[in-house]
Amino acid sequence: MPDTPAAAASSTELANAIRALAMDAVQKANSGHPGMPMGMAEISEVLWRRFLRHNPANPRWPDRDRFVLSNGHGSMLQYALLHLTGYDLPIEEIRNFRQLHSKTPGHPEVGYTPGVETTTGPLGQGLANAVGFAIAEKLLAAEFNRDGHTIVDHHTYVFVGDGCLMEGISHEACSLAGVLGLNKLIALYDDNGISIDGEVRGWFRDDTPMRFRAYGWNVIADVDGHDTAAIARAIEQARAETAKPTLICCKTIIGKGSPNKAGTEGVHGAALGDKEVAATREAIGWKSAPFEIPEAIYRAWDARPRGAQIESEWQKRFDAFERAQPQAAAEFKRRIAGELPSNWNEVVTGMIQRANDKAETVASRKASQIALEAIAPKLPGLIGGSADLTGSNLTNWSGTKAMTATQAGNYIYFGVREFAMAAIGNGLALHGGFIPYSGTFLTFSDYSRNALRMAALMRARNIFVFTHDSIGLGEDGPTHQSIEQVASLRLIPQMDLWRPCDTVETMVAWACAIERKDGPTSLALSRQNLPFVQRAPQAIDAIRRGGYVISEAANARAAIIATGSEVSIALAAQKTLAAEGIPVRVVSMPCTSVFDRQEASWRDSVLPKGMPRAAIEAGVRDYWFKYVGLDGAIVGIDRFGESAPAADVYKFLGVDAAHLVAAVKAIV
Ligand SMILES: Cc1ncc(C[n+]2csc(CCOP(=O)(O)OP(=O)(O)O)c2C)c(N)n1
Ligand SMILES: [Mg+2]
Repeated sequence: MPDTPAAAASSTELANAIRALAMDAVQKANSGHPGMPMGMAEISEVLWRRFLRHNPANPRWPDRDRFVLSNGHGSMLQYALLHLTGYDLPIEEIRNFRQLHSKTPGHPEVGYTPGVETTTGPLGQGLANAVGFAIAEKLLAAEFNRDGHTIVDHHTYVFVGDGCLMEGISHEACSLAGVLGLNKLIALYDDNGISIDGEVRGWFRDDTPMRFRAYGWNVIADVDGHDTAAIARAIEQARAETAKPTLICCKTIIGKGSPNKAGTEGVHGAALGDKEVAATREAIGWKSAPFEIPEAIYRAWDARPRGAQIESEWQKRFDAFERAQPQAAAEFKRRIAGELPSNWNEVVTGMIQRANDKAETVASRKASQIALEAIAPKLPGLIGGSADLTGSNLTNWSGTKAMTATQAGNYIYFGVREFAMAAIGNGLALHGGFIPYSGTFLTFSDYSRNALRMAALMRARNIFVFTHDSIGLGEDGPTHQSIEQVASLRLIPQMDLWRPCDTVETMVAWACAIERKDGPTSLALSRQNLPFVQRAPQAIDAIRRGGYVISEAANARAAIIATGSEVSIALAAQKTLAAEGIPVRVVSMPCTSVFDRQEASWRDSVLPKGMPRAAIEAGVRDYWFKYVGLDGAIVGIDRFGESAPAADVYKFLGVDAAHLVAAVKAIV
C-alpha cells in the first residue's frame, strides 16, 4: 500500500470533514444532495488519501489518475475532496455552492472546477466517460511507453450509484469494457439500497456482482463501505488485476451520520434542516462551525506535497524519455495539447484539391471515407469506430486497426451501443491524446442523444458520423428515415451539424470538424450518390463559412437555400426557373451554426435583405423559417417517410424540383 501521509487526525475525522462540508453547503444553498457524500465519505477518504495519484497544483498533469463522479448529484463530495486536498477551490467557493458563477455548480462541470474531469449528473454517462478514459490510457500506454520508459500509467476511478447501474448505458459501456479488458478501470459502487423514490428493491433487484462477472469484470463484492481497512484491501486487489476492469461493491448507508435521516431517501436530495444538521454534528462529534476545518485535518488531507513529488518523478521519467525518443516525446506533447500536426493545412488543401479535380459523384458517406483516407494517416490520435455499421457508415479506412483486449488500434468495434459509443467518445476527447469519431445511422442519433448534448455542453471535440441522413435511404422505411434529426441536432447549442452536398463540401466538413477544438460536430451524410457540383475557387473557400452562394444568377429575384442531397434539386429548379425568365441564386448551407457565426456582412451578402427566399431540405420544415421568414417558402417533410426505393419516396413526398419551382414562383 502506498504510504499514508502522516496524520494527526483519524480517518473517521477526515471522513467527517467531508460530511460536514457537504451538509453545511447543501444547508446554506438549501439545495443539493447531502446523502451520497455522507455515505461515500470513508470510501473517498481511502481512495483519495491512500491511492489517487494526482497533483492539486497541476490538474492537467497528463499522467494523473482520472476520477469520475458518475453519481454526479453528490457533487459536494467532489468539491469537498478538491478543496481539502488543496486544489484551487477555496472555502468561499464551497460556501457559494450552486450559486451563479461559482466554481461549485449543481453538478460537477468540466471547465468550471479545477480537478473535475467530466461533467456528470445524467446518471450512467460518467461511467461511460470513464470507460473512454480507460481506453485512452490503455492506447496511449501501448503507443508511447518503451522499455525503461513508462510515461503513461494511470488508473481511472469512477464512483457509481444505484441510478448509474439502473441506466441502460451502464450495460452498454460495461459490457464493452469487459471485452476490451480495461484492467485500469476501477468502479466503486455505492450500494446503499436507496434512490429517490425510496428503497430500490421495489424496482432494482439485479444481482449486480453476477451481472458484472458476466461482463468479464473482476468483482469484489460485499465490501463494508464504512470499513476503511476493507475498502483499502479491495482497492489494492483491484489495482493488482491485470486483465479485467474491477467493480467494488460497497455496502453503505446513505446520509450516514444523520441520526434521524440516514438510510432513507429523505437525505438523498434535500438539505437536512438546521435541527438535523445540529443533531448530526452532535452524533459524529464534529465541533467546528460551518465551513471551518481544523488545521490538523487540513494538514492530513493536503495532497500537494505528495502530488508535487509524484509529478516531478514523472517529469524526470519524461525528460529521460524525451532525451531517448525526442520524436515520440514531441508527438506525445502535441497529442496531449490537442494540437494538429504542422503539415495539417497542406493535408487539407491537398485533399480538397484532389476531390475537386476528380469531380466524383459518390454518396457523401463515401466522400467521408475518402476524407478519412486522406486525413487519418496524417493524424495519429484520430480514433474511429461504429456501432456495428462500419460497412454502411464507411467509418473505416485502409489503415484501420481494431483495438482488442490484447492489441492497441485506432478503431473500436462498439457493437450496437450508440449511447455508450458517444459517451465513450466524450471520455476519449476529454482524456486528451485523441480525436474520436464514431458512426451510426442518423436516425439512431436519438439513441445517443444525451451524450451528444453532453459533448456540446462540455465542448468536447467529438465527431459524429451520421449516415443514411434522410428519406434518401429508401427501402428501410420510416423507422430508419430521419425526418426531424437534422433540425433537432441543430438545436443543440454548441453542436455544429454539417450536411454536405458533394465530395468537396464533405472534405471541408471533415476539416472543420477536426480543426474545431472547442466543440462537437455531427456530419449528416447520404446513403445515395450525390452529383458533384462544379464551383468557382472562391466558392470552395467559402464552404468554411457554412453558407455561401453555390450558383449565382444575374439579377436574382430570389434565393433558394438547400443542404446536402437537396442542393442538386435546387440547382435543377434554378435552371427551370431561368428558362422561364426567373433568375434565382442557389445558396448551399451545409452548416447553419457556422453560417450564423459569420459577420453580418457575409450573411447579408449571401442572403440579401429583401430578396425573397425559399428553402429545401428532406426533413421537417420548421427550422428553415428562421432563414426564409414567414413570407418565404419551404419544401420539406412534416411527416414520417415511407418504405420504397428512394426516388419513389422523394417523388411521393414532393421533395423535388417541380415543387420547388412552384414554391419559388409563389414568392417572387
Ligand atoms: C439520467 C438521469 N435520470 C434521472 C436523474 C435524476 N436523479 C438524480 S439522482 C437520482 C436517483 C439516483 O439514485 P442513486 O444513484 O441510488 O443515488 P443515491 O440516492 O443513492 O445517492 C435520480 C433519479 C438523473 N440525474 N439522471
Ligand atoms: Mg442509491
